Amino acid sequence: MLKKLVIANRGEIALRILRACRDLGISTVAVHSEPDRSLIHVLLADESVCIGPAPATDSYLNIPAILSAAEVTHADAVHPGYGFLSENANFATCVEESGLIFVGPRAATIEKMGDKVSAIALMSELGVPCVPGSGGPIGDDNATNQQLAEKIGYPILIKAAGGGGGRGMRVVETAQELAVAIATTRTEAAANFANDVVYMEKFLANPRHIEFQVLADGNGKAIHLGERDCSLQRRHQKVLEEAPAPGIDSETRDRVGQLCVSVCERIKYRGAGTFEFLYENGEFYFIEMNTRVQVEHPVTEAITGIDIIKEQLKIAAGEPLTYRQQDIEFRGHAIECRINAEDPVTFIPAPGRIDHYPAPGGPGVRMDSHLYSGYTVPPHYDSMIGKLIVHSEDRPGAVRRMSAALGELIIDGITSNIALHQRILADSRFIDGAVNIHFLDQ
Ligand code: MV4
Repeated sequence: MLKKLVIANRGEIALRILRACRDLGISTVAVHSEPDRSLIHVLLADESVCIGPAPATDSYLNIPAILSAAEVTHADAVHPGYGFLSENANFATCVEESGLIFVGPRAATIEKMGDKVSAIALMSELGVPCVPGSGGPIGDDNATNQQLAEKIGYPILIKAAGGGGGRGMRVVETAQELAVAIATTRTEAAANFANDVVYMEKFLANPRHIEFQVLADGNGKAIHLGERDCSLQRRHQKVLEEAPAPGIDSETRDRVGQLCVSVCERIKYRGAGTFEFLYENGEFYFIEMNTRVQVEHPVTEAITGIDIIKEQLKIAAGEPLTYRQQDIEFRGHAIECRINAEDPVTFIPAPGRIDHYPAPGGPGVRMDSHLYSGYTVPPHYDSMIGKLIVHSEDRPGAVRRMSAALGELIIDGITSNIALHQRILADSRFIDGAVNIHFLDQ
C-alpha cells in the first residue's frame, strides 16, 4: 500500500481523501495556500506544508511547490482531487518523473482524453456511440464545411478540441452563419486552449446529461458502477445529481456500462474515470471522458456501497480491483445537492464567516463538507462549500429524505443555495423525473 500521500487539493475533497487515507493506514500531507491554513483537513493531516499565497496559480496550481512539498516530506504519491491539476497531463508527468505515484491515469491517457477529437475518434473506433458529426477536425474550406453541415443537418454545434465542460462551443442554425462561427470558435480556441482544432456535431436540442463511472486496474481489467444523471446544471456548473438515472433500465445500464468497460480494458485505463453521454430519445451519445474523480462520486458510492477514493488509492498502489462486475449491485436511489456560498438571486459567490453550522444527519444522510462554526469561506476559490447526499430505497424516498435533510441544514452567516434546492425538490417536473439540461435555466 501507499505509505504517505500528498493531498494536492482543498476543501471537502481534501477532507474526503484524508478520510480514505485514514481507512487504509496511509499517512497524509496537506499542501495548502496561506488563507487555507485553518482548513479542517490541514489541521487533521499528519503533516502540512504551505505552498504559496491565495491565488490558485501561486499555490494549488504551482507544480514546483507541490513537488517540493512531496520531496521534503518523503511522500510516495500525490492525489490531485478534482479541478486544479487533476486533468493536467504535464503535472502527471512531473509527478511520475519525480519518482512519485500519480493517483490517476497515465499522462498519455489524460492527454488523449483532454483532446476531445482524439477521445471521440477512440470511442467511435471501439464501438461507443457518438454524436453524428465530423468525426474529426474540420478545415477552413467553406464549401466542404457547408456540405458536411448539410449532411449532419442543422442546427449543428462547433466545438473546440481543447474545450470541454461547456467551454469553446457555438451553435449554428443556418448555412449563412457557418463560416464566421467556425472562424470565431477557432480563434477563441487558439487563445484559450493553445489548440485551434475545431470539430462539428449535430446539436441535440433537449438532451439529458448521463455519465457512467468506471474503475480500472491499469492492466486491462475494468468494471463499471452504473450511471448518474447530472442534467440539473446552471451555466455548466452541476447543481444536483442522482443515481441511478430515472428511467434507465438495467439492460441499458449494463449494455452502455459494458461498452465503457471494454474501452478501459482495451486501452489499459488506470484509475477512476467517467464517460459523459448526452441522452435523447432513448439513445446515448458519448461526448467527453473525465480522467479524475468527480464531485458527484458519492451518489454512486451510496447505491453501490463502494468507496471510490479508496479504490483509486488501491489501484495507484498496484493492487488488483477489489470487486468483479458480478459483485456490483445497485441498491436504492441517491441524490446529491451541491451547497454553494452564493447569492440566492444573482448566483454571485458570497464568501464570509460561518457563525453556526450544525450538520444534518440520520440514516442515509451524508454531509461531505469542510465547514465548521467559525470557519471563514475565502473569496479566492470555488463557491461550493459542501455536498449533501442522501440514500433511500427508492427515488420518492430519496427526495423526501433530501428535503428533510436540507431543512436541518443551517449555515448561519452567509447566503447559500439551500432554498434553490428545496424549490427543485418540490417541483413536479423534477419529481416526475427526466428533466433535461435546460430545466434550471428555464
Ligand atoms: C452538446 C450539446 C448538444 N449537442 N453537444 C456542454 C458541456 C460539454 N460537456 C458538452 N456540452 C453540450 N454538448 C451536442 N452535440 C449540449 C451541451 C450542453 C450541456 C451538456 C451537458 C450538461 C449541460 C449542458 C448545458 C448546455 C449545453
